[in-house]
Amino acid sequence: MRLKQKEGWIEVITGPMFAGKTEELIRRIKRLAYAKKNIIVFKPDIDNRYADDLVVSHDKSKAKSINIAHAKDILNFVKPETDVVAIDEVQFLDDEIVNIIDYLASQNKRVIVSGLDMDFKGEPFSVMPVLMSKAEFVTKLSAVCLECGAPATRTQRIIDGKPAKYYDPIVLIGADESYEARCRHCHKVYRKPKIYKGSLK
Ligand code: TTP
Ligand code: MG
Repeated sequence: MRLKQKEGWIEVITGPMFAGKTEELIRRIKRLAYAKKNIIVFKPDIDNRYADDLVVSHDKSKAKSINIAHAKDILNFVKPETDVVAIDEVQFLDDEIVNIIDYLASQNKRVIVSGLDMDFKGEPFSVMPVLMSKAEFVTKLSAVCLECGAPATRTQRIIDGKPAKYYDPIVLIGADESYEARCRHCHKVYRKPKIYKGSLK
């Protein structure tokens, strides 16, 4: 019997800011480019921190990308011969991205996305929990807590030198002028509603 493996699945790269998600996405893209795969890279046009048509990581590695305003724009660019669809900062796309990614994977595309699992409040970020459930492969990266040096799983937003407030808007594009990587214990949010009070006996 001849094994005929079908390509077509979802890979999610996630974690807080400063974890190297974009770097990991670019690493996977480059590796597939060496294998002569036909690759197309997207990013939401909300994030204009770096060049317009490039995905750029902190270590300055780059991949050419297409800016999109809506998830469905992806379908205007993906062709039958496309092997790999990569998306950076996927948490900023609208909810339709879930169906589109599912559809692409069913059409034998390898879909690799990276995005923040949690917002500055430590709450799940838009479609990320759904994508993480549907993905065949999830890589959760950590950063380094700027307060204590432990593995950082959260992103601290700092406004005027203080932790941001729970009801502040979720979207605020930025880098180390407004954000820090923190562990669970050093992560702070002003006025976060308490679910449990007291201490363990
Ligand atoms: P990321 O690419 O996740 O940040 P990064 O480049 O530091 O991480 P990595 O090295 O892992 O790729 O970009 C996050 C963007 O999201 C950034 O512009 C800030 C923004 N953001 C919000 O809008 N709201 C939030 O609650 C948080 C935590 C970030
Ligand atoms: Mg990034």
